Amino acid sequence: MQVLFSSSTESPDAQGLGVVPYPITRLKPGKSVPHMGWNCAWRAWPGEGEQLMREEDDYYFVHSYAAILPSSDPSSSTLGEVAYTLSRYGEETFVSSVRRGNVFGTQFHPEKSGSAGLDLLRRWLEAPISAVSTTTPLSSIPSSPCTWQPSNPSSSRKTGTGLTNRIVACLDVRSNDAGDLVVTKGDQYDVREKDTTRGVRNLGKPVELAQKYYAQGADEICFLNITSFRSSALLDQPMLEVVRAAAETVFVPLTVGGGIKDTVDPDGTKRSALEVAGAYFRSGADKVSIGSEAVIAVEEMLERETRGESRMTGRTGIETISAGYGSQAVVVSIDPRRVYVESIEEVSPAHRPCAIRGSEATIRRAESEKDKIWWYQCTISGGRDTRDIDVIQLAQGVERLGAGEILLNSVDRDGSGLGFDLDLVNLVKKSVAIPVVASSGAGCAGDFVELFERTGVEAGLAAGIFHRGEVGIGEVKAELGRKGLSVRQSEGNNLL
Ligand code: 1PR
Repeated sequence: MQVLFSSSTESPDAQGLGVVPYPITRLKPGKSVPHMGWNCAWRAWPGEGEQLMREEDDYYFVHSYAAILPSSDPSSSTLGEVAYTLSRYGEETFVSSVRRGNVFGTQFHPEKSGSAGLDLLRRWLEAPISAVSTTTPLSSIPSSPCTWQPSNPSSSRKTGTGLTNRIVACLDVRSNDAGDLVVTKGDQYDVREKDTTRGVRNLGKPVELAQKYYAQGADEICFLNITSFRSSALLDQPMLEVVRAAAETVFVPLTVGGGIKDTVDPDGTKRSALEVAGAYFRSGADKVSIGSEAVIAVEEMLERETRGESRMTGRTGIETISAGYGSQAVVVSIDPRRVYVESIEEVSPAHRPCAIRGSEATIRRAESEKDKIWWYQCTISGGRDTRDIDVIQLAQGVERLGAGEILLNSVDRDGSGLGFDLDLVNLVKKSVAIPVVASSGAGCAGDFVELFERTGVEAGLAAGIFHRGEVGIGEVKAELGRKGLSVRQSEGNNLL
């Protein structure tokens, strides 16, 4: 859509097509940027022309730049003529779709907006030719100022940023002992059955489960290839096939993680992280998630900093992928582990900003933790190795390198059902300006209420409770709705 406009501060040297004589500018700070998630759109000119979109639907947005209306007097904007819908993110109102004759552009992603997006595409394709003909006189567009506030109050979210609270279903995928890819789940990253003769815990087939969660109304699906740090992701054709098959029937964003890094195939062929990510994007992934390599990249960046050298090299996976595909396509998955200490002096000064005293912690905790002190140390290789870097250093480091979102796990809470580690989530959320997806520990729908009410994160992710059928995604959304927290209203998404 943006190329239809005259210019963009994202690429000051390139001109747009100028179909819409207005500049694209970056969303203002003060809220998480990119604007990532589900938001509503309302008709700029209610009652005019074809009804291509339903106002009560939410659509999936992911962008850092937009055609933003002037805040002083938005209704006076000349944009009105071609603005088909408007949307709001925080204090900013922007054009979320444009239409001029048979030119129609959306700032959001209909192909990733579940049933609402498919419905929009169908309406557009089925609109009578007269409605999309370039000969439609522009005079049919009202000359009065556009409606820069939602006309239907039920479709607007009056408070907050405008985004709904996202619910993400996570599928940890790995080969079982027979070589088949299965969805697995353990606790504290141990996915083997306690009975050692039974091998890797098998909770279902990845594509079938993704379809099930999509139908239940998941806002996003995340696949983590949890053994890929051992091999080359590009040789891992079954994982690429899983993403391809899922993308054919699941029309919400797909994130794929595991093994997104520079690798060398057994025959000596070098593969860059950018190539690996590109293979996943071409298979249908919307974002890639980088784990272990992000830790190494930030460690090296901090070392360069202490030597007084330039922080960026432009060569890390985070940098190359975000330069090539945009920062919104790069998620960093963080796997922190608590380190308990007797006194704060035991924590090195560099890591003290992420030290927590049990007596002041906000999490639901065992009584025995009350007198303890801990900090959050980062791990790599699925929690196997710890590194001398803490969760704040890592979160801020990857943001500087160009990551667009953080997926925040907790080795301690993983599979515990004790609820999210709210202290950890708050530490990270306050340290960065990119969206944060909180993960690990969800045991009931109320845990999501507590998460969104007490941390302000953009999304909550769970695995075990969904896989074991203990809590459904619909149940989580209903509970959030009852507590007045906004969720994408969907009766579920229909599979084609
Ligand atoms: O290091 O770039 O190859 O990425 C590997 C990825 O695989 C990382 O994102 C890492 O978090 C993940 N991973 C590696 N080993 C495991 C494991 O479980 N053995 N899974 C693993 C991490 C955590 C979440 C889980 C939540 C929610 N799993 O994905 O889904 O904790 O669980 P819950 O709701 O049941 O509590 P790289």
